[in-house]
Amino acid sequence: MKLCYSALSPFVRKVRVTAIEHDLMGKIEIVDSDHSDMFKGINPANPLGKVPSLTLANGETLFDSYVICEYLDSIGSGPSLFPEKGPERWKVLTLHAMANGMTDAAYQRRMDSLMPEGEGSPSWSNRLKLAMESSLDEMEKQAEGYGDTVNIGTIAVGCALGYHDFRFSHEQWRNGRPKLAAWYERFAARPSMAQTVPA
Ligand SMILES: N[C@@H](CCC(=O)N[C@@H](CS)C(=O)NCC(=O)O)C(=O)O
Repeated sequence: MKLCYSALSPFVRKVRVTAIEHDLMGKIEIVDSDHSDMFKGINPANPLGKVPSLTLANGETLFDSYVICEYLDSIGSGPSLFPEKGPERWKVLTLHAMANGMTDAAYQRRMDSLMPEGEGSPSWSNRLKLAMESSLDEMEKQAEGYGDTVNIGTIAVGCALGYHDFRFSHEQWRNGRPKLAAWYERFAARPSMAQTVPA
């Protein structure tokens, strides 16, 4: 399998963490994305131009990170990261959606800040910041319930917080969110998280 990759992408990180948790990295070949022109997209294997994508042995390409993580979960060893059915499944998938949405808001804010002079939108950036802060507040309320559970929801939360630290450390999300901070400290020590820290 070929994973189109960018070392700093939080969405690629989530895929890598999933692959490591399932002992699949040995079966994945890393393909670099093309950053020569940011306005043309960085991954020709994906019509959306984004990473990650995963090209299978039969030539089919999967995207985006939601689909790739579920695919890896279906072929990997060890306990599933996606509850099969019932209320727990919807709870975990909704957590995944919130954390991935927070990461997407952070990524879009970062891209807005890189736009040529006069092309960014401070009002829309503030809307994205609000989405990030509201998600962090919701995570703080939930954090005790995360416990030591490893599933696609908690992995997505870990990657969202890691990206926040990487790009928005000056906003200090830990302030006023002690339960989430304590949970993240434990979760970030997992080998799958420690091996994929953006550098
Ligand atoms: N919803 C997608 C988001 C993927 C995404 O936004 N990837 C960024 C890198 S972090 C990207 O490829 N950006 C390049 C572009 O949009 O041109 C997922 O979950 O995989």
